[in-house]
Amino acid sequence: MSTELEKIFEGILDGNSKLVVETIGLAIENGIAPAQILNEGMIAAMAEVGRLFEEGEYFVPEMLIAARAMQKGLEVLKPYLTEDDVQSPGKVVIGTVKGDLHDIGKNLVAMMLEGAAFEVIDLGTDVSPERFIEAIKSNNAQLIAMSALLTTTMPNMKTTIEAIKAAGIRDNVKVMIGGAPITQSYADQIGADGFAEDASRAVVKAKSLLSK
Ligand code: B1M
Repeated sequence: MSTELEKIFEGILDGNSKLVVETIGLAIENGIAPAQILNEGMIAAMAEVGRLFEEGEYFVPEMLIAARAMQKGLEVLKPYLTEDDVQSPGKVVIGTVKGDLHDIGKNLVAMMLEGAAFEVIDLGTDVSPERFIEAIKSNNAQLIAMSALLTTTMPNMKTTIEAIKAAGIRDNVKVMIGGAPITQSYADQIGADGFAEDASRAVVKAKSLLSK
């Protein structure tokens, strides 16, 4: 790994936003590909934070400051993750499901969708089925993108799909889901239209769902 990527990785582990922001700028200047910075420096660091938490070496405060450094870094990287001159493929309502406060992966998906010219309505975290439905209706969105990071909040994806059906708008909107514990088989089980493993695959999936 290059020195810059190592510094970014360590900076996120230490929650050192300043170092992360500065080093991302330097890495870009030195010609390191934004996708490599993202995957090898930043996402890898968050996976390590998760491992340290599982092993009892990190606690919630350490996870929080690491998350803050990650978010600051993403802000710097955002302009480099966009595609130029593309026509909008459609409108997406995105959010993390009810009970779940994890938003880094969701923000990354939103950022990449925006980069691919989707119009993104981001409802944030802890989003109830009612708020999703209200936003789909008021924005006439063609796609709902739900994220969940906790096994305990995954079932709220199913609850939301059921609420969408009950509201009579299931035929107007495609449903895409994702997040660390989510699998294709879970998506099939709850009747989602698509699943994506990561943010770049989410863009490909969203485009393919809206072209059907
Ligand atoms: Co939490 N947390 N956390 N946490 N946290 C996990 C998820 C955990 C796996 C850690 C662990 O034990 N190893 C564990 C869940 C265990 C489980 O459910 N089986 C856990 C726990 C237990 C908790 C608490 C319960 C801890 C506590 O309070 N005791 C608590 C719950 C709070 C709540 O939500 N109600 C909690 C809190 C927190 C913080 C607030 C401190 C912080 C979040 C801050 C924030 O998001 N602003 C936090 C963090 C940082 C993590 C870890 C370390 C990192 C998550 C992350 O940002 N990853 C995480 C461990 C891990 O994931 N290994 C952990 C980086 C991000 C880029 O990846 O979000 O997976 P990810 O997104 C990926 C893909 O999943 C995909 O694309 C992204 C990559 O390109 N993706 C989609 C995501 N959404 C998608 C949507 C799509 C498509 C793809 O389409 C719609």
